[in-house]
Amino acid sequence: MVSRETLVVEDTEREVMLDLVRVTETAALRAGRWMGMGNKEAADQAAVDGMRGMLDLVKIDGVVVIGEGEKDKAPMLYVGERVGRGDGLEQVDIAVDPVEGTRLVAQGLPNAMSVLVAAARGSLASIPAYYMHKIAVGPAAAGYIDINASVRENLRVVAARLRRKVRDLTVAILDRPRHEKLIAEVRECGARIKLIPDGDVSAGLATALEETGVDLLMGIGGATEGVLTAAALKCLGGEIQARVWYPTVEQALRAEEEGVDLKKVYRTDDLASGESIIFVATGITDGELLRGVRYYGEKAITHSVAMRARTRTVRFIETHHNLKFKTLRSKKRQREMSV
Ligand code: VTB
Repeated sequence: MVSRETLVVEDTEREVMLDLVRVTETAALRAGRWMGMGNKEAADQAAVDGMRGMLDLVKIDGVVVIGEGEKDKAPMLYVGERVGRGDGLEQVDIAVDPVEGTRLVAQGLPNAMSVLVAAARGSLASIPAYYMHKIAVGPAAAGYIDINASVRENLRVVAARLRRKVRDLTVAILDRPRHEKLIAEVRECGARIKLIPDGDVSAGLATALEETGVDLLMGIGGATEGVLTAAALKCLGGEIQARVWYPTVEQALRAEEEGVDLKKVYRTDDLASGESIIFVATGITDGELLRGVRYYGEKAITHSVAMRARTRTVRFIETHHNLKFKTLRSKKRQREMSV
C-alpha cells in the first residue's frame, strides 16, 4: 500500500511541476530576445533574472545546489540560495541551468534551452570536478553500457539492443579538440556522428527520445550538466555513466592528492538518486527536442517538457503567452515588466 505521506508528496509534486514550467518558460521568454545578438552574458542574465523572480512564486522550500556559482560572484541563483515561497514541497534541492548553451543563443544555433531540476534534499550529486567523461543512452540500452569498455564494444551493445546495425547509430559528441581520438574511433566503427557546438544536456536527453535521432552521447562535458542529464534520464528510463576529468595532468594529479577518485564511475543513481525528481526545460532556440521561443507582437509561444521520475510521464507543453497580460517578476525590480 502507498502511504498517505507518499500520496501527499505525489500530489504536491504534481502541482508544483506546472509552476516549475512557468519558471523555465519565463527564463526562455527573456533569453530568447537575445537570440543571435552575439551577447551570451546578456542572454544568461535575462534568463537568471526571470527564473529567479518566478521561483519566488512557487510553492516549494528550496535551496539551490547547482546554480550560477558562488555567492560573491553570482548575485542570484547562487549555490546555497533559498528559493521558493517556503511552503508546499519542502526539503527540495534545486539545480538550474537558466541557459544551457549561452553561446547557442548568442549565435542563434539550435538546442539552447532553459533547465530546472527539483529533487528531494541530498539526491543530486556534488561533483569534485568541472568536467566529466560521459556516456548516455536511452531506455532500450540502459543497463548494457560500460564507460570503461571500448567505444567499439559500447556501440556494438547499443546497436544490438536497438536491433540495428552500428552504421545506423548516431552518436552526439561535443565539438572539441579533446574529442579528436573519440571521433576517430566512432568513425572507424562506422557509426554516424553528430558534432554539437554546446548543449550536451539536450543531447543526453535526446538519446532517450527515439524521434530525435540521437542514440548515444559520448565524450567530455560539464559535470553539472551530467547531473542534470542524469535527472532527465531518471524520468525517461535511460542511463548515464560518468567519470571526473581534468583538462591537464597537473590538475588531475592535484585532485588525486586531494582525495578525488579519478576511476570512480558515477552511475545515473549516483548522480541523481531516488524517485522525487522533477525535470523541466523550455526551448530557447529550435532543437530536436523542443521548439524555440516564437514572438508575435503581443503573443509569444514556448515549448517545454516536464517530467517526473516517479511516474515517468513525459509532457510536452506548448504555451501561448499573452504578453499584454503577463506579469513577469524580476528579482531586481519586483514590478510588472515586459519580455
Ligand atoms: C558542455 C556543454 C555546455 O559546457 O557541458 C560544455 O553541454 C563543457 O565545457 O553547454 P567546454 O565548453 O569547456 O567544453 C557548456 O558549453 C556550458 O558551458
